[in-house]
Amino acid sequence: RGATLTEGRADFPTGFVWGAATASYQIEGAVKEDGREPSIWDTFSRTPGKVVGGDTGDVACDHYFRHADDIRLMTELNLAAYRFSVAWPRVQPYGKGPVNTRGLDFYSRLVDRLLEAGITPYATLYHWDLPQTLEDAGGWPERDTAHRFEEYAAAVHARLGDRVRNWATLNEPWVAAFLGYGNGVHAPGRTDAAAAFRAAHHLLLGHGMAARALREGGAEEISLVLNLSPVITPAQVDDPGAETSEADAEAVSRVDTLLVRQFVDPALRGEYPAEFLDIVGRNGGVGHIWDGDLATINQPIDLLGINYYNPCVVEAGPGEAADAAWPGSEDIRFCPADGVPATAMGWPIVPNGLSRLLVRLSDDYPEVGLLITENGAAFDDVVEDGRVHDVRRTEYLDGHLRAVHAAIADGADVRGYLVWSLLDNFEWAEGYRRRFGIVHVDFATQRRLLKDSALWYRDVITRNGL
Ligand code: GBH
Repeated sequence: RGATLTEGRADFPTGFVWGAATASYQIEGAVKEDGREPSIWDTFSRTPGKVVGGDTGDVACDHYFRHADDIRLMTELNLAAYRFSVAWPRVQPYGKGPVNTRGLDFYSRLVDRLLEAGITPYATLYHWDLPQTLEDAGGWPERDTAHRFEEYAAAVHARLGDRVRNWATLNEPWVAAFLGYGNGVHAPGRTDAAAAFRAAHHLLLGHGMAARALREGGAEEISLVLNLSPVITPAQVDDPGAETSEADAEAVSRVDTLLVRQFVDPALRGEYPAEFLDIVGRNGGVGHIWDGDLATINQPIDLLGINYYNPCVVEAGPGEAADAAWPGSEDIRFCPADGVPATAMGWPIVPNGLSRLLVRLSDDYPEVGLLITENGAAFDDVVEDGRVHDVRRTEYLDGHLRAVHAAIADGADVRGYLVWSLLDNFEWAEGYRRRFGIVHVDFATQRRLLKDSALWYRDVITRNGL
């Protein structure tokens, strides 16, 4: 039953942070509890045809009521850190105005119980559950939403900041903007490239304003979490050093600009790439980027949070119909990585993509520490005699941890690794059919079962290495 893992020890640095991650709408359920009002994900998941199977987060993992049990699981796994997100619609049900104390009480209890268990809480302020009222007022394409986010962030920090030292402002603004407002695969399901670019800028502006407010409030460690991939050509999937034609290099650079530099450059350097401004100029214009915004966005942060699943494989030349998530890339082909094993999501499994990404980031942006805030995989797990022999997930995690180890050996400043995800949960547009957990959840009974990968991960943590 054992996974075929690469041989050889890999010891991680002393103090390397081991943990797991989740997000509010994906696990909490209790959508009407204690004054919570709808977010864009409640509305979207209730709209027929948007989520596979018509699934919603109404119950999810029932974590709102079972968080004490879930913390016991974390203790069994020896986790040092737990990354969760705070649901804005619990804290400010209408996205503005007085805070809802009962909503904050939940996170306060969660944090207390984590600390009692010796687990460090990592709080993310926004993992995509925008209060519906704010979307009704225009959502992230409107500048005011950034101001609302600052106010919300300060309110959460005021209540939890005495106990939480690690804060992330946003999770994956690229996804929130370009899947939410660009191709419409995520809430709120709008399809407007210009709106997506405005959303992305206002998300970044909200990040900067919130980071400044958190710092003024005394927050110790502040991060921004991005979905990052190395952008590579098909030949580089197997041979990272493969030569690139000039046309392919141009395609790679443009996609890297949209996925990576659009976010990292303003956050860490206070500038947008010129190539990026050209693309925005052709997609609605740059009028929403005001003087002074880049200085606001460019707050000092301590860590860059990296969510890595797979590389982004592109080449020059139009392929299928252009994806509205990538405005300005209509002449670029997004390649399925043929011949490479894939997860149940269809995402290619390329561990060396993670080393490549980490080394590039530490070369190009040496000023910031790196934390893997998500990495993991969905597979079609089966429960057999009370066990889940998820060999492929263990292999995925082992391969990616070796890639992290290799990057550290190459000088990348990686501080820790949080697996996605602690629990099987509501996988957004894919509903419950895609299982990313190291803990299996039977959604009919809410029974939790440690998968083999969880038992393996517990041993990795205990040894501080592979
Ligand atoms: C993360 O996002 C989320 O933070 C988390 O909530 C989620 O459950 C988890 O990953 C698993 O999905 O080239 O247009 O096809 C996922 C990040 C970014 C991965 C977009 C897939 C495909 C982009 N995703 N990417 S596209």
